[in-house]
Parts: sequence; C-alpha cells; structure tokens
Amino acid sequence: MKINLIGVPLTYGCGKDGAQYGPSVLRENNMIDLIKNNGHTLYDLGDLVIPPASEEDQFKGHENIKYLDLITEVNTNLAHQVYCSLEGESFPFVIGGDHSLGMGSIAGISKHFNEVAVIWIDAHSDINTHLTSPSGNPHGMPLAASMGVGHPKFTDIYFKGQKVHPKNVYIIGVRDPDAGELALVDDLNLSYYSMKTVREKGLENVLNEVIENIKGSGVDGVHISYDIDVFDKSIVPGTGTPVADGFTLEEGKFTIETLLKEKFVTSMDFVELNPLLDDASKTTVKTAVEFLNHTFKCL
Ligand code: 5AB
Ligand code: MN
Ligand code: MN
Ligand code: MN
Repeated sequence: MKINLIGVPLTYGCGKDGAQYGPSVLRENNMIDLIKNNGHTLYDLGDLVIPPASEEDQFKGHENIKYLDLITEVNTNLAHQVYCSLEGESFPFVIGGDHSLGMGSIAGISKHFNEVAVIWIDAHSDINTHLTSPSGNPHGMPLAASMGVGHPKFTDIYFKGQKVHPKNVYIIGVRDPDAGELALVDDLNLSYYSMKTVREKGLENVLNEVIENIKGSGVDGVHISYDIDVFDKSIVPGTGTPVADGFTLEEGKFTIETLLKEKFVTSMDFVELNPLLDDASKTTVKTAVEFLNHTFKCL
C-alpha cells in the first residue's frame, strides 16, 4: 500500500501541554521502519507547521472554544494534505497531536469521496459544541463539527457545511460522555456503542454489525479516527484524558484487524499520545508502537 504519513504536532485543542510531541516521539520509536517493514511504500509528508500562540490568544475567537482561529487554520491545512494524498492514490495516515485534528482529516476525505463513513474509536464521543462543552477544549468537538453541528468556523473548515452524514458515523468505546453529547446521540440517532454495550454484546458482534452497516450503506470512503484513550488507562497513562475500563491491547489489535480485513478503510488518524504524561517505563509509547505495528501489518 502507498501510505502518506502526516504528523500534526498540535496540543492547543486539548488544554494540556505535551500532545504536540506525539509525532516526534512516534518517529523516534521507529514509526517509519514499522511502516516500511510491513511491506508498504511510504511517502512521509512530514509534520504540519503549528503557528505559535500565547495563552492570551486562547479565548480571542470565542469564550468557550480555545484557540478557535488557530485550530481552524491548522485543520484547513490538514484537510488539504489529506485531500491531496487521496488524489495521489495514497492512504493518508495522520498522527497527532490532539483530536481536534479529526475535523481536518474528515474535511479532506469528504472532498475526495462522494460519501464517507467515519468510525470513531474513543473513550469519548467528541460531539460537544461550544454550547455543551464543559471545558472549551476543541478536541472534544471534532465529530460534531464534521457532522455540521457546532461553531460555523469549525463546521465550514475547508468547504462549507456537513462533511459526514450522521447515519454514516459509528462511535465505539465511549465510557465518559457529557450530558449534551448524549442528547446529540439521541437527536441524530447515532450508531453509538458505549463500552457498556461493547461488554454486553461482545466486541466481535459490535464490529460485525458496524461492518455490515457500512457495506450496505453505499459509501466509497471509510475513515477510522483512533483515540489512544480508548485503551484502558492502565496501559495509556500518557494521554490527556485517560479513562478506566477501556480496551486491552489485544482488544485494540482485534478491532483494527477486524476492520482492516474488510479492505474498505481509506484513511486513519491515531491521536492523543502525550509523551509528557507517560510513566518512567514509557508504557503508553509501548502500547502505541505495538498497536501501530499490528495496524500496518493488517493494512
Ligand atoms: B478526546 C470532555 N468530553 O469535551 C470535553 O480525548 C473530554 O479527544 C473530551 O476524546 C476528550 O472536554 C476529547 C470532558
Ligand atoms: Mn478523542
Ligand atoms: Mn478520548
Ligand atoms: Mn484525550
């Protein structure tokens, strides 16, 4: 497979220092060899430039959206990279960085394909808006914005309006939703598989249901947005918003393997590694590398 690696050293969207080092730490830990050794042709597009910002810039754009203009600009650039990568018949693999980058990835794929599906694998559903967010952190808003819900600067990134139809969105692994997010799940009738549902139905059954629905939906592009915090916090201390009762490493690998086996996935994000929050034995980096190695093996 022809893969484009796109690094997004962004942390302004998560309200904590450190997520900007995700791409460099993954590169230092053999990300490149890992891709090539699994038989892929890699065109590394490097890291996007993130403009510097001061803390005073934080609420200049909106009182409940941190760094609104900066996040909009970075995501517009990312969208164009992802779009060009797809036009060049490559698979865009985006490494973060905080999850606000999901808006850019999805905008880019949405311009290339007729109709896309998004599989959001995360301890959080990331469907807050400035009206519902308890934190003002944009990394909790990207999936709402991609569906056309939220601040107009976010919903209109790269091109005006909705990027993915809510009927084509699949959310898996959530165990820490906000009240406003649960209301939107209901309003939009989203395919929402909380971790509780995953435990009750079984992971394999959930994945098979998602796969059957995607296959029957007529989409021509499928994007996976994988937030490392879907893993149980014991194996990912190095992320900004760790949550208990998550995926084991084996469950993460099984999930990606099962989805990639279908050969319908056309792009992917891997986000929210925060090396500054990792423990002394680098548990989170090890989890990430093992998961990514398996991902590139299956791709
Ligand atoms: B992540 C929270 N829902 O909006 C919010 O890590 C957390 O990209 C968002 O999934 C977590 O601030 C965003 C409380
Ligand atoms: Mn997320
Ligand atoms: Mn999350
Ligand atoms: Mn997080």
